[in-house]
Amino acid sequence: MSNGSASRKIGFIGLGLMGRPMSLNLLKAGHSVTVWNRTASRASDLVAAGAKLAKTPREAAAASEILFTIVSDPPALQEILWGHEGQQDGALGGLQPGSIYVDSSTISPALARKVAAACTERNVRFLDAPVTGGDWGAREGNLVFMIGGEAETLRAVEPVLSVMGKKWFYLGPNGAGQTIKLAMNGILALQVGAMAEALAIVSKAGLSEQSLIEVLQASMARSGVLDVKAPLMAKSEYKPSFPLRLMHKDLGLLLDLGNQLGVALPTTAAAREVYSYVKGEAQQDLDYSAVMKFWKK
Ligand code: NA7
Repeated sequence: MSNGSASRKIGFIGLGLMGRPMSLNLLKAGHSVTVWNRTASRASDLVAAGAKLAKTPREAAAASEILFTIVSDPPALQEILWGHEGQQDGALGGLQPGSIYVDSSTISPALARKVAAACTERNVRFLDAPVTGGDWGAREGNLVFMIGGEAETLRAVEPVLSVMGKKWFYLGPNGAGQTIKLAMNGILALQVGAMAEALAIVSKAGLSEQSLIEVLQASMARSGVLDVKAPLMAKSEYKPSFPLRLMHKDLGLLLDLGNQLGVALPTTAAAREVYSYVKGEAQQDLDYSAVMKFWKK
């Protein structure tokens, strides 16, 4: 084992932009990994690298001491966990008593708590563990995990998390990881949306976008996300690292949470309108920095 920890039997469901490199890092670290993805062809490189391919989410769960999932949104997670009517293919039904289940999708805190309750009924320990770091962080094993659940469960999976990420925060009971993740993504969406507005006005005034970026990078408004995204936005390069459709989903989840908690989120609501417009117009999958297209049509 590259990190000195024992090889574990790990199930991994969801081989998208994030899940593929995450599960590859688990394999490279010497773990025994069983994968499942709705589109099975996306598992080929992992199978070539030594992963076993499960026929159903249930089979992947049944093969694991620790199950990870990372799928698009709440409906996708519900489908893989509870399965299809009459097919007994859902992952929950396969989880072994005593095992641990970690979900890294970004979903609602309420769904995370519902999953936690379903796991408790089966004597399974559950963590909500959404991540930040984009596909680059997933490839480099540099993700940051935001954890809700029992601190003891986190300690049990730390050696495995350390293969996919460099940092994790224990934030409170189930749902806490998702709550912090949604609040954090709201900030990212607003920062990038504000940058797009600023670039639009500078460009319309006939000034150089590059000058704005340089001043920004020397100012208090500087931020990691703007360092990465602003130059790409100025060049209209929107290859998905974190897709706009998923940021749009997260803004919706954040607004729902605001409603549930009775917290007005007017700035988030306005930003979501802009993201909605660009999502509606998009012909292909774009990074969320493509919010710039609202102005650069
Ligand atoms: P991607 O690249 O869009 O991947 C999404 C994954 O979710 C992919 O494996 C999909 O399978 C899977 N998916 C989507 N809908 C379903 C349903 N209905 N049933 C089963 N599987 C499904 O997203 P990312 O990897 O960038 O992000 C994943 C999560 O992390 C997301 O919550 C982000 O907000 C953060 P497919 O390959 O399309 O068959």
